[in-house]
Amino acid sequence: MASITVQSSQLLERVLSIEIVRVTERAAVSAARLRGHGKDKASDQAAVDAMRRELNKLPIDGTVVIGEGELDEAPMLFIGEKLGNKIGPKVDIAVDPLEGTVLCAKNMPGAIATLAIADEGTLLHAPDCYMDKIAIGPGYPKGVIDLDAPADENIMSLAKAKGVKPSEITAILLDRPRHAKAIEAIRRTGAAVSLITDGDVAGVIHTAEQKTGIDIYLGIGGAPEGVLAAAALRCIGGQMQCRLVIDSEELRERTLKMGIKDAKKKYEIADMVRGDCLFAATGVTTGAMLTGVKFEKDMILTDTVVMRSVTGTVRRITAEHRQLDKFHLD
Ligand code: VTB
Repeated sequence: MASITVQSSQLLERVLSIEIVRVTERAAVSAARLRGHGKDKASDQAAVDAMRRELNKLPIDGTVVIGEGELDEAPMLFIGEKLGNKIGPKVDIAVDPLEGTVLCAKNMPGAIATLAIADEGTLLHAPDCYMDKIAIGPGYPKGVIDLDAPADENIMSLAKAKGVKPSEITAILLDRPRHAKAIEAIRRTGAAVSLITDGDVAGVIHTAEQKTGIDIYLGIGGAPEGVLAAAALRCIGGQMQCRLVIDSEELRERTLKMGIKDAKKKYEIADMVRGDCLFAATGVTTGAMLTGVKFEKDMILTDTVVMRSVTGTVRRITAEHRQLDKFHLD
């Protein structure tokens, strides 16, 4: 009996790994319709609505544990929201229906629709605040990076582990004044600094994608984005350390309410994603990781990456959507 249960839950998990592609595809198409319109809130809302609609069709009893919106007051798939058709496993859902709302509004590279699903109680329930992060791709021994070490030390240590000169290392950071010192320190080592205006879920994932030439992610970005990126690295390998940036009493209380007792805890991937997970992302605008949505005469084209931590399988799904009337509902 027990083995049948295990098998059927595995089967469901495998089915879900394909089904969640539909969710990010729909969110991406809905957001892409507003690409370049200068309306970040509207494109976010479109992605949220599509993602909610599609998630509600899935055979899951889900709860949003990583939602979006508190920081920039964007419309949310709010934390605690119940999703799915309730006939299925209890799961935690982390969503960023439109990661890079400004990228989409300005039709700049790298906007994506993304989500992660894991067993109930296994994803970090983080508030929508900042998070200090450091990440590298797979293949390095543990201890090569340390969130608490200065940026230049991390570069030197990584270069040594990679067997290259620091000048052959490329670091990626969000282009923010708060990173000025770290950028300076990294450049002093001779390493290259790659700056992104938004979109640090992809920024972290780039460290695990050889084609990008990115070796390390450093700096402060959103906590929700941190958990999503950790889910991706849980699937494809790599190391990540993070710490919430709790800089007010109000935030400290909110964090406590979410069950986080030690606000200063240094999280590893396994602390943020405490079991197996699924991760998916669809391109809204073309970036280093994914091609953006294309609207053709007779079809809509989407490009999605979907990952399963159970096997570490990464699928890239380019879809041709021909029933355009369905997409017009979005
Ligand atoms: C990052 C980035 C997002 O927010 O998390 C960033 O990945 C952090 O916040 O795309 P600030 O913009 O305040 O620095 C985004 O840029 C937007 O949500």
